[in-house]
Amino acid sequence: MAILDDIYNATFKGNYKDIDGLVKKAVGDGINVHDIVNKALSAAMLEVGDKFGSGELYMPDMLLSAKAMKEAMEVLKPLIKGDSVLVEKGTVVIGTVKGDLHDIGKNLVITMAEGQGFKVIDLGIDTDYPKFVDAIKEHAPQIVAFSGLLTTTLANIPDHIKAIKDAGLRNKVVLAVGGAPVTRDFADRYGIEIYADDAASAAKEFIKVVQK
Ligand code: B12
Repeated sequence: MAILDDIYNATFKGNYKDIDGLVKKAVGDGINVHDIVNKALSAAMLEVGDKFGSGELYMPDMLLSAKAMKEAMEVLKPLIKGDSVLVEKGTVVIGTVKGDLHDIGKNLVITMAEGQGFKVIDLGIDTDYPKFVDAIKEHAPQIVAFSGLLTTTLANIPDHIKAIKDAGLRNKVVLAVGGAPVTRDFADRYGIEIYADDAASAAKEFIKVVQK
């Protein structure tokens, strides 16, 4: 679809000034919001990452594409919130792991979880271990979710879990993890119950927890 291609290209090229108009046009044309996110925005970010990895794009390019994606999500967020049926309320505490500043994926997970009726406590980026522990004590969530995009800082996951265990809170929460380099195997290695490779699937997994 031409408009999805235009959104893909604007995101890939970091044309953040064009993105608002393009996304509004796509919505006006009746294009499915999830197609805009998955087929255009997320797909473009994947290509940006690949090209960054192979040295064809640089840090400023990634930043511009990230800005374009954020602008697009400002338009889409209210629509995503409105389009799902509220199943049952639960609470999710989520943060990007210590040392990691990526938050686009985490914010998408938040949007989708809120869309499913969850209260989400967002601890932000570069989240130190005690912040998760304090948030569990304060908010009594059913689910604690880690987002991680860097292989190096995902190595902090065992310490995150240890802090929760040491506080005697591990059996009170279901853990979730995700982010581009994360796999089901990675989650299994650390006894993390939920893994999902996109935000919509993450929200579906959260629903299963509160329905049990
Ligand atoms: C945008 C971006 C940036 C932006 C971040 C802006 C921001 N506000 O987030 C900036 C420019 C700041 C940045 C910086 C860096 N980045 Co960067 N970045 C990216 C890029 C291009 C896209 C990430 C993204 O937003 N994707 C789109 C979202 C929607 O996808 P996602 O995050 O994967 O999330 C989805 C799923 O994974 C899942 N999900 C996410 N979180 C969770 C949580 C749970 C619980 C669940 C269930 C699911 C889930 O749902 C999401 C939605 O579908 C990736 C490339 C890539 N392929 O990922 C590189 C990438 C992640 N970055 C990389 C690197 C190396 C860096 C830097 C170290 C670069 C440098 N030399 O300084 C710094 C690190 C800074 C730091 N300390 O964190 C590498 C990481 C390599 C690795 N495996 O370790 C990548 C893969 C690029 C590459 N190919 O080399 N980056």
